[in-house]
Amino acid sequence: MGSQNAAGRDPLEVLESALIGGISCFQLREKGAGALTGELLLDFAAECQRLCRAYNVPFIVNDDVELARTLDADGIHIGQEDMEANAARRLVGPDKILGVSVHSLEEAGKALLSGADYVGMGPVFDTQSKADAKSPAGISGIMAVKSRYPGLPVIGIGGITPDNAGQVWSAGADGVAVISAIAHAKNIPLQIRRFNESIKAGAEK
Ligand code: TZP
Ligand code: MG
Repeated sequence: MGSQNAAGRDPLEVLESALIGGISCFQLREKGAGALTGELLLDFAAECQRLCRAYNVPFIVNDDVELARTLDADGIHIGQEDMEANAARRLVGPDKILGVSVHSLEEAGKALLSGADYVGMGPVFDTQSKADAKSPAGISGIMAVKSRYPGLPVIGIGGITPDNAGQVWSAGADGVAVISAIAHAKNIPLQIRRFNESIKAGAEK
């Protein structure tokens, strides 16, 4: 999530509630009308990183390799329209987390060869959080990638809620990435507990 996803709340408070609730990773994705830039973005990102460190949760930067390098973030996430994954790997070095958004088996194979630590696949379901999102792909892409590359961690993204997270998990996903269902939740720790219950049920299927 980014500063524009907090639905009128303080985004740092939203992040801290999610950390208290037990998220295992945070990706700063600063996009959309009103997105912070320059010094304001740097300050906001540094605050997000400070919070993540306090809860021992990896802090990953979306798109902006320079910001990730400036902050010595734990990782970088790039899409197909951003730089080549192997160029990102060279820039951040071997020890940082590299995530790549993919939409097909072919893109997943290429990401793996380029040194991706995980791939993000989506949108799985309808999403309001990405202006240029492709049409929802459902869980079939995740199943195909896990069957061809079982060792490649796949994270499902897009419209994931406690009601459907289990379905994404039982398709083979290793994680779910969520913006609105957490950032807009009234009680964020409770919502994360619901996610964890749904995932646990999905893992048992
Ligand atoms: N990529 C595919 S869908 C999406 C991104 C970044 C947005 C996910 O947000 P939400 O609110 O969890 O649907
Ligand atoms: Mg991108």
